[in-house]
Amino acid sequence: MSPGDANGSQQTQAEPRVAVSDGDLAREAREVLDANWMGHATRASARLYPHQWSWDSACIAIGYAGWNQERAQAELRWLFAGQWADGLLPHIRFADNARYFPGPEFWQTHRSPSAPEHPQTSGIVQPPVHATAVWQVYRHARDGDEGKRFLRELLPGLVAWHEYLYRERNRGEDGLVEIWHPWESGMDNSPLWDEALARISPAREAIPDYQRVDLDFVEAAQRPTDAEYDRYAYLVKLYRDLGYDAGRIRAECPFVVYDVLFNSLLVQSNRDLAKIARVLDVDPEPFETWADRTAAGIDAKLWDETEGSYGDYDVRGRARVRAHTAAAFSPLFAGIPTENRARLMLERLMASAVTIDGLGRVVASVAPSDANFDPALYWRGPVWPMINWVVHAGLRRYRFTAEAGEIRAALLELVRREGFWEHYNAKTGRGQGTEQVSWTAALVLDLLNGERDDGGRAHEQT
Ligand code: 2M8
Repeated sequence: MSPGDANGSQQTQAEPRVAVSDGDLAREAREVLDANWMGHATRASARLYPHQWSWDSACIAIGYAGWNQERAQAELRWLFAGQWADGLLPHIRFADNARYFPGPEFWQTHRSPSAPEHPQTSGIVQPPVHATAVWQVYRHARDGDEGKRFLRELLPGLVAWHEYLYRERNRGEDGLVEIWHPWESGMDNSPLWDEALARISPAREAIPDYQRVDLDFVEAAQRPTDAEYDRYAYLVKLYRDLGYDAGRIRAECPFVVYDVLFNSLLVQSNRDLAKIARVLDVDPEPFETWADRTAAGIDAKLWDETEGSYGDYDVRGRARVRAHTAAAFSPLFAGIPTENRARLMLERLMASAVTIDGLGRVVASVAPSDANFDPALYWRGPVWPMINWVVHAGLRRYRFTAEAGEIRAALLELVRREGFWEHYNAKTGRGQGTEQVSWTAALVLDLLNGERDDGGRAHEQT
């Protein structure tokens, strides 16, 4: 592992390492999380992402769950303390005085009556993995009474968050919720957004002034383009000019997508919310109903029979998104596809997986056979631990045990060799983006832990 240096210089890379035991790997993962622990929550990474990110944080809590219940709980409490009065769970809760674009001065969330005065947050969301995280923290709790108190404490925030999604991000009877910014998907420059973003061509003067910070830390070949950043900034300005009023944004925003990954994670989170409700003797039925409705919507609207795959839907373009990425396999995670569809997905998945330098197969964010594939470019090809974690859990759920095992082993081996990077080159396996990345460490811990204690059953419904 190459330790992050705090002075903001370009990254350095150590020589690949071998022969690190599972125990050593877990210890190193915990060291990354310790280094990024801010005393109350965990920054997403040492340099590039010095704040608390919403879905990273949920994954981080899952990683903590197996070894530090107190931190797991603190992590999620801190995130939910930034929740808005209307239930919106912001994609970033800002730490003080850390260098990042766009920071609080760009978001200007005081323009919304729903945003808290303190803490400072962004004004958009990220995929809803939080009820799943809360449930995992409870499942692993050493102190069961405290675990139950934690469930009781977090339940209202979780319910308000899902209510927000179904109230503000739903425009029909299909049970699907929509995203309004590529950052809301978590897969910022994925080819999934190319067509929708191409339709947005703001005049120069409509793009707010801004200064990128990311390129001080990571080479441009591994980050979104300036043209993409112009659109990201333009959309934020639009939403802040609309006072973050959900009704007005819903009517006016030019970027509206039903995303497979976002909706699939929501289905699983609803199922986990129902489990939480049962433990607390609360009626689980509303959450099961949400889960069933969204799962049915994914099956009806996002399954593409000719492709034999799930795919996103571009609401403004009134068409299926033609690009396909590894996120298309995420319905497996939530148990959505029938066995037949799952088999088709498995074939496609394993055919599109990459084999890196003697490792087994691992899932690239975009398949190498795809015209959009770039092995180094952020969400357009590299191997992302989060996506592989989702796919791994999905494959286990459908009892594709050998394939799940292969992906798990290959991902762990990549991390063993390279350290805890943001993503890994889909051809060479070299660590890329930024280093000392918290959710990479946390998901590695979960993979190591899951093998030991639950045989991968953590994500099953029963
Ligand atoms: C990346 O996104 C942020 C914007 O939210 C960025 O590039 O500045 C994405 O990989 C996202 O999924 C992730 O949550 C975030 C922090 O790790 O970084």
